[in-house]
Amino acid sequence: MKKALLTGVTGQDGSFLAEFLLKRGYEVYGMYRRTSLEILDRLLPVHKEIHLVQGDMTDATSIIRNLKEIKPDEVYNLAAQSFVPASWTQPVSTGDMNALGVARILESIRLLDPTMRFYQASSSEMFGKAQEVPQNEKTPFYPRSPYGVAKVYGYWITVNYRESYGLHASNGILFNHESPRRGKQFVTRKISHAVAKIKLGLLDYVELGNLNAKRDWGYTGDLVEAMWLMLQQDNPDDYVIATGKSRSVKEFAEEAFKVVGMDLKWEDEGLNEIGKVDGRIAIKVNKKFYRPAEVDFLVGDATKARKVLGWKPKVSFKELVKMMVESDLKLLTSNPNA
Ligand code: NAP
Ligand code: G4F
Repeated sequence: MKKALLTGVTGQDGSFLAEFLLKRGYEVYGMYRRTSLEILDRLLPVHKEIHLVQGDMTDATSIIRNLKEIKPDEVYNLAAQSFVPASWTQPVSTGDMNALGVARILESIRLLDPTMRFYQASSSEMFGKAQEVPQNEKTPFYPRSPYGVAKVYGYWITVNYRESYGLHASNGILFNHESPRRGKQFVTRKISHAVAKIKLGLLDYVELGNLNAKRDWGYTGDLVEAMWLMLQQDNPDDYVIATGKSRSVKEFAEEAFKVVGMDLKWEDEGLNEIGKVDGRIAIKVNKKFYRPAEVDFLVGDATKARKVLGWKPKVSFKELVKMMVESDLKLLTSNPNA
């Protein structure tokens, strides 16, 4: 039976990947950091089937101990401070976790057992102020946040350990991926949750930032398969994983209101726009959600992943939005405070 160690197992991607690997017969070990609360919500369906071990990306000893004791065949590094705005308020700790954390794992693998295969959760945020459209594996990076800068280090240290020491280390350059388990701070879930609340009469309106930012939004359940496929190849490599279609925050909101049978209309209010449903304000812009430097437009070209890994996305944008809004409706109907 193959053993996999996942960092960031309590996160959105960690929970999906854990389920995916269990279905393929893996013995799954999930590393989580100690918090004052037990936050294993996302793992509820499978937490009894996986081995939970404590560790922190900033603590090399915990990484070494886990690798030494578990002896995994595959290591998936999903742990990160993943919320881009928080990287401006905590630039140094973001670098410690998202950049140096990757070096800590790679160096531990090299010293303990260089045959362990390694996956690094790289990000389309590295393309930032995108230098070409669409973005592929050869597109130069131009990160626009401390988060993006740290991810560029994580990417290159992974490439460097592959080239320096022959490690089976691969980068998945994943574009935004969403699901009902997405954190509520991220814009898609913030919208699906707000739309469900507005429909149920629990909220009047939601405040958002830049409505014109465009992202290549895929379904997390589809994207975790690509992570696994990368580690099944004879040769390690780097892959863009994306749907190839980009939508604005506005379009996401329009689609989300459609799911609950509401028609969202935009009106100009001086510099700001407002979104109205049946003549009532449902979306306001608040500049506090704007970023010091924005990533305006991302769209990925996953041709290499399609050709080499045989990977392609299955869930469409419409299906994704529907899944998220319906899940939040169900959640809030059973618990209006959720
Ligand atoms: P997420 O839901 O925020 O999960 C992040 C995970 O990292 C959580 O389990 C978190 O633990 C853990 N973590 C944070 N700091 C840690 C530390 N110091 N030590 C150990 N664990 C720590 O993010 P996600 O959406 O699943 O993303 C997974 C990975 O993919 C991240 O590296 C992210 O940067 C990257 N990525 C995500 C996307 C996307 O669209 N989702 C796209 C490209 C790349 P707590 O629960 O304790 O906070
Ligand atoms: O949902 P977001 O916060 O995701 P963002 O910044 O694209 O980052 C996510 O995807 C990356 C992959 O490209 C990951 F690496 C990263 O870990 C994370 O998972 O924001 C998306 C867009 C931004 O342009 C933002 O300015 O939505 C815009 N936006 C508009 N109003 C908002 C809001 N974002 C948030 N979070 N909240 C708003 O109210």
